[in-house]
Amino acid sequence: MTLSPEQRVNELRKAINEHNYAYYVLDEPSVPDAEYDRLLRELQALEQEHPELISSDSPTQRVGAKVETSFEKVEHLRPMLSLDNVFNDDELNAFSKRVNERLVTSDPVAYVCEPKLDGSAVSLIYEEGKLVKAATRGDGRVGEDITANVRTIKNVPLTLRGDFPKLVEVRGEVFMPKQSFEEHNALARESGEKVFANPRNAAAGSLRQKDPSISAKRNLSIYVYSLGLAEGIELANSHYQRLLQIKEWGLPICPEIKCVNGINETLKYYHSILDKRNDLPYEIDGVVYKVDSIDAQEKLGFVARAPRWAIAHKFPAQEEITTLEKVEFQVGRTGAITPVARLTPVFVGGVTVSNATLHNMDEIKRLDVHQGDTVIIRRAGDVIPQVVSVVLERRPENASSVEMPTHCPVCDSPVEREADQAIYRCTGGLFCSAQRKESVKHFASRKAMDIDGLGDKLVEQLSEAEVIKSLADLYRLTQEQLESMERMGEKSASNLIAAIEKSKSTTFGKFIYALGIREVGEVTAQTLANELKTIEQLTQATEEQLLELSDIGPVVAHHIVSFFDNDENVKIIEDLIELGVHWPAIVEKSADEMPLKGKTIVLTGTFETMSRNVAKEKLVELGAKVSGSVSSKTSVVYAGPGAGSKLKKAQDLNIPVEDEEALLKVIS
Ligand code: 5U1
Repeated sequence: MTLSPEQRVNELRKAINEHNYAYYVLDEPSVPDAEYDRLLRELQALEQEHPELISSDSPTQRVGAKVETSFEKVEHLRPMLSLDNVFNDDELNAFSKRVNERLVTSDPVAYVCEPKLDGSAVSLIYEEGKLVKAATRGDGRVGEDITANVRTIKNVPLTLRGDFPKLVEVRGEVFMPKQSFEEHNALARESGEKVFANPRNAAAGSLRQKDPSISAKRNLSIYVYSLGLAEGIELANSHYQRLLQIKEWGLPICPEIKCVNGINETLKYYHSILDKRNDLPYEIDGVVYKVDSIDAQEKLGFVARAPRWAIAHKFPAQEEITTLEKVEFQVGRTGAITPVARLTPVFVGGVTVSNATLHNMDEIKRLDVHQGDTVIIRRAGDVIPQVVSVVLERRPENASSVEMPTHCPVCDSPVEREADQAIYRCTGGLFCSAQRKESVKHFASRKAMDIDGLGDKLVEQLSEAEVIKSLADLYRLTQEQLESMERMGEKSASNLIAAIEKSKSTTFGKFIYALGIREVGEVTAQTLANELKTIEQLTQATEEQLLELSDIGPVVAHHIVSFFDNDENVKIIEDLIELGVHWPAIVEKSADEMPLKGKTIVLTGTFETMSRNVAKEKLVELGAKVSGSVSSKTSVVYAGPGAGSKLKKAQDLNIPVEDEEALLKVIS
């Protein structure tokens, strides 16, 4: 039986909504992304052909027109409450005592424990199962209409499913996942756009965009945590059961929510979530406990606008206030000069922080930061501490502006800024001891010459003692020189000498990578090795010749030629070879031996039978290019367990994804 366009449109919408539910609410994708995309495209095509069938709750209609005026006021159907906080065990015990006293019980009370997301609280209203209004919290009674922006959030259902109430108002937190926040800020820093201080501001700012197509790009998400009003439905007498009902209607709830018995159990929950905090994909600033029984909640009532039946147990702060004493400049391997804030030490995010990155001079200008300023710093998870903002009202009279030095703070060579770039560089090259140290660290690193036992601290000592002045000096090191270094015994010195000796036998690709030529990563180094084959060809290649090679653009070509134009660099290479560094000749392989030629492969996750590095070497031997990131040029992604954003991106781009078994077949 053939369906009419209207029937097919309805069928497609139903299927897409069910797939959304499986993906966003149950976290159990029911179809491959390619199939989902096909359904969505078919629906888009049908709606284009039959515009009369378009309805605002269609999954194709998330992004609407711009908001022309200011955001309209919306009165909440039920007030949006706030939460009282506790910061330690004593305050928590006092809360629990008050609850038990008011409920006139000494039995342990059942609590629902939830992560407290660091985002923006919103209220959603569904009438007859359709999303009709979304509002900010505002003053708790009246908020602002942000429906157009909330509709663009992919895990907000535009229609409810199952046995939903006729009218329902739910509350939840809209947040920007950590990864999206980092990616947004990295791009914004590059393009000079607005950088968000933290994921909370990112969520709030994105919800107040006048153009919903901008919010749609911000990759926001929501978890619903409570019910405002619900009409025409029987509700459970338990907050936890109500959350499960909400989930049945298709609204996403946080997977970390748990029901426990008694306040001691809430403390265990607090510590388990605190331990996980850095691994969660979203930012949280604590956990919330709510008395589970709705009857008990009603008995407990409210004080002002906060309920007596709920409390937020806050985590140690990730933002703190301190003084920026001065700005110093660090020199990296390629001479890039990075301003670093030296701070009055402050305890934040669980550690004492005394330095924060300032990225570059554009960032200093953006923040308008002066030496002596009071600043807010943020340390979230493993991310390097950042200066978020300056407290201008507290700027002292003697605060001094930050200027980029005209000469390198380490070697005194002139500092230059490249046209159109935010980065300043020391022009000293390997004359600069800071660049030398960083070059040695890079040269010895695992993916380069892989010198086991030559750690950063030892490189610093050897460089400062002027035992290593060039990369070649590594191969001139003696047992005695090593033993004279701090914390170096006879055994570790001889182990290191053996490791240095072993590293002499390498591959051409690794050797090129180890040289640390700007913009030449592992993949480019391997391309250069495969295509140019000898060091003579490489050192003599012109920019035009390099541009002929696959994936070498003008910037990289320029850096390669400049590197070999420098006589000192050429001399170091000659010395390294004379001291015994060698690699097997690259012989032209037949097409049969290079079955993967022309293929770009990405490896992600962990494999059971081999490390990613070993897999990569084998694939490269077979002619593949193995890249670290997924793009439209990727031929296939091999994904093992634990694969994350690369797998997601491959699925988004419709790139074939295979498992370890398929990888083994290709390699063998
Ligand atoms: N997880 C969670 N966050 N949060 C915030 N639950 C929760 N409950 C809140 C708020 C303001 O208010 C309740 C009292 C409904």
